Amino acid sequence: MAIETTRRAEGAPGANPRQVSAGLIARAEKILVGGVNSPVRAFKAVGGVPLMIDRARGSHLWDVDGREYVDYVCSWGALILGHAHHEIVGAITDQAARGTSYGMTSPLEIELGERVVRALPSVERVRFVSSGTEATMSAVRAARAFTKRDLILKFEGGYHGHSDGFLVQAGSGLATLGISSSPGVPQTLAHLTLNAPYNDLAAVDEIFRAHPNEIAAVIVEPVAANMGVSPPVSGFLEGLRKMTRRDGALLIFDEVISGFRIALGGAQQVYNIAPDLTTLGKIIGGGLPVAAYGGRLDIMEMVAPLGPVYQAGTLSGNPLAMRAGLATLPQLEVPGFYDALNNKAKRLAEGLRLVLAETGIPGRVNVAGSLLTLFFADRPVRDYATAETSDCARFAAFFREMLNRGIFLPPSQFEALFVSAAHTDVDIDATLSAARSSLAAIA
Ligand code: KE4
Repeated sequence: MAIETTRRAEGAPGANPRQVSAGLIARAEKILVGGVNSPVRAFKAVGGVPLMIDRARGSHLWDVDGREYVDYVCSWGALILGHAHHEIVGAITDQAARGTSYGMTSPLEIELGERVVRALPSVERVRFVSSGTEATMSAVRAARAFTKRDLILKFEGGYHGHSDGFLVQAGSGLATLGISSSPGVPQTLAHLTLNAPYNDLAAVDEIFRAHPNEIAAVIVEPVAANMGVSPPVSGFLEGLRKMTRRDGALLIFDEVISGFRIALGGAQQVYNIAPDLTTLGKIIGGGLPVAAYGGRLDIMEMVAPLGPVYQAGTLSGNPLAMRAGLATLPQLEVPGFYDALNNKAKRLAEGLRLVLAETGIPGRVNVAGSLLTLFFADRPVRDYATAETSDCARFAAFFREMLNRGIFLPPSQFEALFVSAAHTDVDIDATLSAARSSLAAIA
């Protein structure tokens, strides 16, 4: 039965209890696990009726009840240009008529690959896949094959997708659901993953000394965003580069969020570090399923069909998604793009700090480029342990108040707000005004 989304009276936010959404969610729950296709969308960490979206444009979403929201999720960072950008819509529309998936290579994959390699000099060879999870899983497999070692070191609160080896004290999603490691991951596998606190080089050094010549790779979000935003402290990334070189382990930058987000060349450009492997996703697909892993030629040459490391994908590099990525990346090369984007995020961050100070509610706002998180914490947040001191109940109350005022924040204390090029000054002002009254309501 086609789903008719009846237009309800637009009404002021909060005017209607989102009855159409509630009805469709009840229906979704009979078919989709938890009514969603990714856990964070179920609002378990913030309560209330999850959003059921009818359409989106620019920096705004409309739900099936006709309510409008300023969107700071932006498809979890993929939509740096905003929803339904005319260049991307045009490219997808044109490509659809030429075929959506050829099952063989097309020039489009070469073009997007060349753009990625041009932006990230540490990436000498790249392989497109369809999700960040595939990218990180494959990068780790290549690292293990290249080093002939089994152990992987990640960081508490770091999230690299849902492949088994990463679901060991993961951050986003799992942390939100309060599960420190997922059932179904054999303990024998979990033992191959070591965790250190983010920004703690002494702990990393200790782990390396406890496991000399056993660690295949360190995988890190160079700007952590899945514990909420926590930028690297000075010297942290350099220290990882030095320690991995010293021990013969590889350094993998998981730039699925930070890639093309905090700069055209990602965190590795901002912090001037050359990792051995990089994973990308989100922005490079312009909202369609594209991710990638790549790096040093001598490592990537181990991947099939050149080498023995097997990895494959039915829709990898499909022309439809390639076109969306090719319509996106050139827009990011426009001079001043990142300055304008980051200035918006800076104004939002500074405004949120001000309204927090006005209400006297303990809070911290971490910002990195156009990523930010408002932590209801009474101390600086620099790793997962400090992020976890946040008052998650207060965050949930704040989230619901903001949603009722037409501002859609990521539904978890341990996620990042994404500002897009489509966010306007009016959006930022409306967000700050809603934050002021929301904080007053939960004080
Ligand atoms: P996907 O498999 O979801 O495409 O990407 C996994 C991934 C890998 N690495 C990093 C740094 C990531 O942030 C992600 C996925 N990010 C989450 C948001 N924190 C996706 C949202 C969701 O899980 O629904």
